[in-house]
Amino acid sequence: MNPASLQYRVPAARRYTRHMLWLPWVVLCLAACHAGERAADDPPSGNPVQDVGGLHFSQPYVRTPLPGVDKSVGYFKVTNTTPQPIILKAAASDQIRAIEFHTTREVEGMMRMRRLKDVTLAPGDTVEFIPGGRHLMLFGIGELVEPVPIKLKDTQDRAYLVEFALKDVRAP
Ligand SMILES: [Cu+2]
Repeated sequence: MNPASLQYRVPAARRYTRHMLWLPWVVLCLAACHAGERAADDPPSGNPVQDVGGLHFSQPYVRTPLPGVDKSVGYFKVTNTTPQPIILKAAASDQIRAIEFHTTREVEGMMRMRRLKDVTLAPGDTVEFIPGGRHLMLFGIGELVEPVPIKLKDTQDRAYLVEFALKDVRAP
């Protein structure tokens, strides 16, 4: 392949990726990942609050994936205790291949999820990741070992390492 054609290919691939990120509301594995979920789901008890780099996290937990499913969701509440806005833009974990920020909305009786590019926390703001709303979408889950470490990154490339409990919502 000559260098000129390579130069053409890279931007085309980038355009395609960006387009894929901005698909409108899509249905994504809702049955598998959110099955049996209720907005009133209690977070696991005894899960410590965590203060990391000016962010205050409470009740972080990951839903135990259903058998044979390698996707799941993560929830928490986070408060920005700094005087500056913080924009979370990425999340990663050694135990999970890919993590995205998603939001959920009911559209004509169907629950639909959409990817969020980032999550903005104004000074003093609390943002909830809860069943039926914003969530971490976890793809390609290997073996989960509790606590599940998930590293959130902001637009300044600061990292916030949070330990998530594992909760099996099918358990009584
Ligand atoms: Cu999702």
